[in-house]
Amino acid sequence: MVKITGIEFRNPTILASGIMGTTGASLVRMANSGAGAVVTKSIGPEPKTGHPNPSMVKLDCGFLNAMGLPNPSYADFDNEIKIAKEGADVPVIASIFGGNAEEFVRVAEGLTEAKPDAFELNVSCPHAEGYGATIGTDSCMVEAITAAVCDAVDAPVWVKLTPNVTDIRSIGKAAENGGADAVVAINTLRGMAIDINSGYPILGNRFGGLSGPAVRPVAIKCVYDLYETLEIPVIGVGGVSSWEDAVEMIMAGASAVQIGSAVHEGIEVFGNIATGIEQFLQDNGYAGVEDITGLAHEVI
Ligand code: RRO
Repeated sequence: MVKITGIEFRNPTILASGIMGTTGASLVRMANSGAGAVVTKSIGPEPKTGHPNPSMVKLDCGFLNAMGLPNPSYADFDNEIKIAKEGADVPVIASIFGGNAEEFVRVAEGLTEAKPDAFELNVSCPHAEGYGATIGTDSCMVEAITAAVCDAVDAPVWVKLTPNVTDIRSIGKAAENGGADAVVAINTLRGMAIDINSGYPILGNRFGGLSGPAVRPVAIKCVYDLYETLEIPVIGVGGVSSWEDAVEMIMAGASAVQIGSAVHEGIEVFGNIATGIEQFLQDNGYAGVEDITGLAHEVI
């Protein structure tokens, strides 16, 4: 059991936003497969079709995606959250996005009646013009958006950060100053793949966000830096596919670990990682995840 931002989780594994999070039924399925909590696909102020196909490509080191925030808008998504809340016995977190503070607040307020256990503010999609990383690289906007949503809702507010910055600590600090209850790091890392036969970038959007094993060391460093800088909890995400990866992320400073790309290998990943962490804690005489959170910062 772990408690983060006032919410209890039966284990420290969380389904990351973007994977299997577009319907209430798929969120319930992830909960039933062992996830300690689930996060929805990011939901915005208006229906959005997303970028042209191909929108995802599997590489030898992970996945490159440019889905382009496809979603039906908050007005058509509250029922999916209700279905997830009714069917899943774990916390359900609503990932939301907008182009400015007013839009973020409109989406958050529009979903409040569905009672998500927390909101995750997506200020970090790497390839969405007017949304995402254009906001998430600007400390002032991150602070203003976070403060506006915190004022508007009672539920805890998490802020998901982009690695596509020179120093993630200043953006994390802006989220904290805005009143965030936690930060989540990292969203995907900007990248491109080119088809050498046609000579064109493979993705319809030309570039996208890299996830999977390739980004894990980037995520570890970001979590490490944020843990050192912030008072609020850090939730780690980026390339975790085994319990050993999760323990490493926790030792860097994560209070819980989100899992995204590895879900494509099989949904039993949550249970396997949760069991592995538990066994590691027991074998080494630790009482809980908090005993090893940030352990890598201790001076020997
Ligand atoms: O929808 C997407 O293309 C997307 C989003 Br919202 C995000 O936050 N991160 C990402 O890699 N893709």
